[in-house]
Amino acid sequence: ENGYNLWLRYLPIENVQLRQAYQRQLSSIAIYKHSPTIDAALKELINGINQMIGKVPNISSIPGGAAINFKTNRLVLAKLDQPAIAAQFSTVERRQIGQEGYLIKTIRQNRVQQILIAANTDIGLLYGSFHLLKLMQTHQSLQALNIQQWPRLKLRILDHWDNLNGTVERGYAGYSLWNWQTLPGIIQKRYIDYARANASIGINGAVLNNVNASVKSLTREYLIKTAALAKAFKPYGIKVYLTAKFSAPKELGHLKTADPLDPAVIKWWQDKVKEIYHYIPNFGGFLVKASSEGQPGPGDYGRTHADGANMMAAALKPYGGIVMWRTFVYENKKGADRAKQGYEEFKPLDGKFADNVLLQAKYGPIDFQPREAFNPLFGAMPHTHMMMEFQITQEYFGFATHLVYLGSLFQEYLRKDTYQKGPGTTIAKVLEERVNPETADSNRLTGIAGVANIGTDVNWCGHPFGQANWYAFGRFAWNPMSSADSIAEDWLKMTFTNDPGFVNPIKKLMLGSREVAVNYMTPLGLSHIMNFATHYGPGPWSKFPGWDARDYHHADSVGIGLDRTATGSDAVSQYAPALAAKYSNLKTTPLNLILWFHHIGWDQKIATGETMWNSLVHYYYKGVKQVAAMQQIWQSMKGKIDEDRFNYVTQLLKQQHLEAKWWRNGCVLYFQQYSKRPLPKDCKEPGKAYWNYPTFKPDLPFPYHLDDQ
Ligand code: BDP
Repeated sequence: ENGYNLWLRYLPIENVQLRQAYQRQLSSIAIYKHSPTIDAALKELINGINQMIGKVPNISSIPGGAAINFKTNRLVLAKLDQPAIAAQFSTVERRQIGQEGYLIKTIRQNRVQQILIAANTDIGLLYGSFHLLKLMQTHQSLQALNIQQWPRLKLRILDHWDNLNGTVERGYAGYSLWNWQTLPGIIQKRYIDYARANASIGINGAVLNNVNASVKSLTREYLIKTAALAKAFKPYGIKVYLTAKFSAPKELGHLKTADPLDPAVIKWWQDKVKEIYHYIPNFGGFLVKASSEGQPGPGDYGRTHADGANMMAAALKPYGGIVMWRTFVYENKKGADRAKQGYEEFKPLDGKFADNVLLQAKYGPIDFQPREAFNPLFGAMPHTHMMMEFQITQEYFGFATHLVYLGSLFQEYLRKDTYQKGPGTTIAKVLEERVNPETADSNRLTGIAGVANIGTDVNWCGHPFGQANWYAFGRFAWNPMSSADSIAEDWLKMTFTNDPGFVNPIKKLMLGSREVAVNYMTPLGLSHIMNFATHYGPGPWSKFPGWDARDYHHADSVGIGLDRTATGSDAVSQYAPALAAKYSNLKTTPLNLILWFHHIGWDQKIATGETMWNSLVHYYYKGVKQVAAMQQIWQSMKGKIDEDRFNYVTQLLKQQHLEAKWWRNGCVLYFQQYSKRPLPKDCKEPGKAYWNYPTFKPDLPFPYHLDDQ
C-alpha cells in the first residue's frame, strides 16, 4: 500500500448485509447520453462499484424523452433537461444547484428502487458520482437519499509553484507533475489520476506554474504543451491557468517597456491572449505576482496594481478569462510593520479593479504562518472580488515531515468574523460575496486558491497525512462553512479504514495537530521565527541584510511581542472598530494572538495564569509532549491499517518529535538570553550540546544527533 490511490481507494465492503444491499441497488447504471465527462463518471462508478461490491454494473441507455422505467433497480445518471428527471425535483432545487451542483435522490415505485444523480451539467453528474462513491466508501445507506449540493465559490483552484525545469518552489513531495519534456505527446496516467482526485472534491482549476514566473511558459512551444494538459483535464471540469510575468512584453516581445498604459504593451498582451486561446480554448486566465519580492510589476512604471491588473483583464475579457492578482506585497524595511503593507497598498484601490479581476490575498497579512491574525483586507474591499489564498504545502509547518492537519486552519480563517458589516461578516461570507445581498448575483466572481502540496512522490504529498490537506482544501473550497471534523472523518475512512477504533482516535489526533505544531513552533501569536533561508526549523536568531527575525518577535530585556496597537505600529486600525478595540486591549486579545498584537513584559501575568516567560516556555514544552502523545496513539493503531503506511507514519512521527525538541530547545534557549529568567521548575533544562550558543549561528545543523532528552 503506497498511498497512490489517495482517498479514491474503493475497498471491498466486508459487511455482508451492506454489500448485498449495494449489490441490489446498483446492479445497473442507465444514462441518456454519452460525453467525455459522463464517460469519466461511468468509468469511475464501474470501477468503484466493482471494487467495493465485486460486481460490474450493467450499463444501459435510455432514449431521450423517455419516462423513468421502474422495472429494475438501478442508478440513473441524467441531466435535468430530461422531463422525467426534472419532474422528480422542485424548481428551487434545480435552480439552486447551478452549473456545477447535483441532486441525489432515492425514488421508489412498488418495490423497485432507483437512485437518481441529476444535474444541470455533465460536470455536476461527475461530482455527484463521486459523492455516491463516497457514501459507499464511508458505508452509508443509500435507502433514502435526498442530497442537494452545489459549490459556494466559483473558482476552486490549486496553485502549483512548479518551475519549468521540474523543481517545485516550496514543494516537498518530489518534482513537478508536469513533464514538459514529453508533453504534448505523452499524457501520463498520473495526469488523469490527478484530475480524478481533484474532480472528486470539486477542484475546478489549476495554475500550472510558479508565481515567481518564467516567461517561457507563455511561448508558443509551451502553450502547445499546456494545451495538451488542458485537453486531458477538460472532462474533469478543470481549467488551466498560467502565471504571467509582468515583464513578458519586454522579455518575450522585445518591447522597451512593460508599462501597462503603453499602447504597444496593451497590444502585446492582446495578441498573446489571442494566441493562448487559439491553442487552449478553455484557458482560465492569469495569476500574477507583481511588484512583490523582486517580481516586476506596474510599480516599476509608477502605475498602480489596478492599472496592471485591468490591462491584462481587458485582454482576457473577450474570451471569458480572468486575472487573479496577488496582494502579497511588502518591503523588509527596518521599523516598518510588514503586516500593514498589503492593506496600505490595496485598500485605496477598492472599486478600481475590472469585474474579471480577483484579488488573491493570503489568510494572514504576513505569510502563511502557523498562526497569524487574519488578513485585514478581507471585508475591507467591498467593491472588489476577494479570493482566499491558503498554502496546502507545509512551507512553514515542517514540510512533508510533520503531521499537521490543515483542515483546522482553513476552518479557523474561513469562520473569522471581520465585523466589517457588523457581527457575522465572516471571511466565508466575504469570499462568497454574500455580505451585500444587493450586489450578490449568481454570476458573481468568487474564489479560493491553495498552493499545492503535490509532486511526483508515489503518494503524491510526501507525508501520507499531507493528502488530507489536499482533500480538506477541496472540501472547504466547495463549501467554506464545512467542518474540519467531518472532513477528517471522511478522509480517514476513505483513505484508511472505517474501523471506528482507528477513525475516532486518529481524527482527534488530526484535529489537534495544527495546534500542537503552533505550540512547539510559534505559540501565543509569534511568527516568522523559522530558519530564514529554508523556513525549516527554528531561527529566531536569523539575520538578513536590512532586517532580522527580531523584527518579528521583538524580544528584549523587557519582554517579547510586537506592539501593533496605537502606541506601536497601529496595525489594529486596519480592522473594523470592534476588532481594533478588542485587539488593542491585552485582556480582550485572544490568548493565541497576544504576541502578535502586544509587547508583553516577561513577568507580566497573562491569561494562562502564569507569567509571560513561564507561559512561553510551557507552550514549547507542551508542544513536544503532545507530539510524544501523538506517537503513542499512533503506536496503538498497529494492526488496524496496512503495515506500509503504519511504519512510514511511525518514522515520520519520530522525526517530528526530534524536530519539535529542536524547536523547543532553540527557541527557549534563545529567548532566555533576553528574559534572563530560569525555566519553570517542571521543565528540564534543554540539551545545549548541539547548539552553537551563545553565538547563534544562523544555520544550525540538522538535529540527527539529538539525544533523547
Ligand atoms: C513565501 C515563499 C516564497 C513565495 C512567496 C509567495 O517563501 O517562496 O514565492 O511566499 O507567496 O512564503 O510569493
